[in-house]
Amino acid sequence: LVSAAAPLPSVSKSNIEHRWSDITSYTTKKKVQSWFQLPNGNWELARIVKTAGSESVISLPDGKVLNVNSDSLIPANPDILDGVDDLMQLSYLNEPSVLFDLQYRYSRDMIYTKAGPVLVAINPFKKVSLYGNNYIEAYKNKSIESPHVYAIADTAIREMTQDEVNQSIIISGESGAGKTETAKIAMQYLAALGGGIGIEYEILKTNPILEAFGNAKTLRNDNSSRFGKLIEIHFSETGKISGAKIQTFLLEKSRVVQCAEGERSYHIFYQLCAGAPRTLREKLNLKDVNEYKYLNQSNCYAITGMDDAEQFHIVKEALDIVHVSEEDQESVFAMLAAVLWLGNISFNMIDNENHVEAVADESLINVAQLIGCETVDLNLALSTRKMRVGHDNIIQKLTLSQAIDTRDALAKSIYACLFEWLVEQINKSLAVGKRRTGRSISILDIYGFESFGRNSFEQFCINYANERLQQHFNRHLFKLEQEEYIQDGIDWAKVDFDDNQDCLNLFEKKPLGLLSLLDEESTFPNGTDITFANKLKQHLNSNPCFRGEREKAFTVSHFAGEVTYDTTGFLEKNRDLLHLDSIQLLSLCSCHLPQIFASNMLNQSEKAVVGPLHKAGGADSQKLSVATKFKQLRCCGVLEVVRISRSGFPSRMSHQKFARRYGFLLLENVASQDPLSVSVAILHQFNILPEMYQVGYTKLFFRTGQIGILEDTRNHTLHGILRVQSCFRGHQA
Ligand code: AOV
Ligand code: MG
Repeated sequence: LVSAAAPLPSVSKSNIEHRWSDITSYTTKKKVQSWFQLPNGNWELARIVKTAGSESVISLPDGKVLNVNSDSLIPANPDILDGVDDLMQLSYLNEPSVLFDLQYRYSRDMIYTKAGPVLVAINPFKKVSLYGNNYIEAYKNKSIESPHVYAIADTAIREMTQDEVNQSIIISGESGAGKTETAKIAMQYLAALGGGIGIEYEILKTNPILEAFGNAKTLRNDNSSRFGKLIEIHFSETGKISGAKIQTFLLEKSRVVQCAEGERSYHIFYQLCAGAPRTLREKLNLKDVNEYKYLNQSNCYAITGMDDAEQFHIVKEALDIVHVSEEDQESVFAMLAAVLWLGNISFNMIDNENHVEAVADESLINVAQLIGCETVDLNLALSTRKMRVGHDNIIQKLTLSQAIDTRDALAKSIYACLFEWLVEQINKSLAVGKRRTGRSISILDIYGFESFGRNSFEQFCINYANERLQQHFNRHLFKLEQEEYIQDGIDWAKVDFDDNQDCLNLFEKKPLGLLSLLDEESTFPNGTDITFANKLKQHLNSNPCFRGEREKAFTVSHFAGEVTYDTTGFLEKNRDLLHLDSIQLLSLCSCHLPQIFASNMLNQSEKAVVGPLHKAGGADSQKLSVATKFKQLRCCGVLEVVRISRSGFPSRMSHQKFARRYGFLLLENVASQDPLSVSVAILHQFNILPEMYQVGYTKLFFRTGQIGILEDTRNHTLHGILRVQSCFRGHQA
């Protein structure tokens, strides 16, 4: 499990540092004992001057002295634990301590930290020298042990081989946190096993292709994945990579025809326009990006630091490597150009009932030519609909808005089919031989939590997917915890655990959950976004994770924060209908890709009438106040991990170590000197409440903070002894 965290996605480094320094203004812990949270959300390390009853007097690093309620003070860890590489080693597991540790490490370019079985990766937003062959070698021969994605990948290989069990590396985190980069780093390690030539090289080259066609600039991330990806890497019995299989989920189609101000459509469009050589440009009648409506509507063409023309060549080279023929590549580019030209098709009113036909300009002509059909047929498909009434076929003329929807639906379908087709070609090239005897390691990289000023169907799906993934994360972690408790014979029923099930129920309950209600409303002929929003308010208002908002909006409390969704377009996007006329048009085209697309669509439409939601599946706060930065952390699960641990018995020590470390504190002799008896005597002497610990076969398990209390006593006593000794020496002198 890898959890990626972004201090602040898509802002410059200097800003990030600034943000981090906001969170824990004081990174030096002098004589500080406790964390104190200021009204602005910042945590400060405070020195406790005096405690009387429930009140404490604290002094802050700026010299201010405050009278505070003692309950508001959160214990800080001893200095010796500063920057530990596993959060589980902290005596006190609390938000400021976790954050302090991560920040301590981050400021030293140690972006990886363990949280028990999870690796936390914090996006450095700069080149850090932690990667490459030397590091790979070092992790392979175990000469480095600090937490790293390489170490995770190495463990996966080892456990796969030793235990003969397939492994998965699951990467979660909000948008821009660094999931896709982390996935690539893991792949790099696995691929290096085979020397990085042959099939390993091909596997790595799938990344530029899938990113070109499936990633886009959003307001959160210049290279945001707009699809989910599971790559299964297969190994032969001798431990060599034998092939791979990629599965993709729910590409965000709507981006092809519409995207928000400041965002871009899929990278490949800009790459093609910038990088296509002259002959190809002429063949496809390519123009500059700003001439295409689908691309110029968002007023954003370039990405700082990204050279679209250069990237085009990288993608072409990668297509060569995964064996997509030159001819097929040209067809792919023709489909992309067709999509762009479709967006430029406009319509003329032909009667006073708002009926339209397409304007016979270069856009219409180019699309027809690029997909291989007659302009008349294309025009008919875009401006009419064939209907069967009784035994008769009638032709219905479309209104302007219907024609535009039809045109956009066609563009979206061509693009989505193209994406699927490419994945299929890649899979053919990476195919694992028939004798699939070995084992596999899978890497899951999905789109992260999103919350914008305006959130629509796309965010709804993406955030639901993340909610599901988070549940998997929680349950898996909890299971790992339980296994350790069971192994040591302790009573795990005392470990309470709650997760995001309530929110998932809000989505999934039948018949009265968000998804069912959406699907139901999508099938009603008279259903609209407003009737949908009203139905939600009517049925779900009592659900604590749901709140109806004004007009067409509603709010969901995701585990990572609240997100308000605007239902405009929900039904249309969920229906995701492409009319038979358009499919027929494609099937009659002379180019081979449209034909393939048509037959795939026909197959699919037999299976499903209603939209894609059931494949899909959270969110963070747009307001980046300091307090909500924790939610940033929360939404990538770091604090969940901590919380789960806290709900159990996170600190553990063997009987021997415990007896050795605290045995000298015993005031009375223990009859039997075995470690277990000594340990139990210590527990009794310090009145540690029975619910705060469990005695296992080999270890003692403690609730959070218990070891800290014992440590404090031990330190006090030791200091006392030292003082006495030095006094004694002083007297002697
Ligand atoms: P995501 O996959 O989590 O977002 P990315 O992996 O695309 O996020 O990371 C966003 C950007 O952060 C990258 O383009 C890099 O510039 C930078 N980055 C991430 N990890 C590293 C690293 N280890 N070293 C250097 N730079 C890094 V999304 O796909 O939006 O949910 O849908
Ligand atoms: Mg990504």
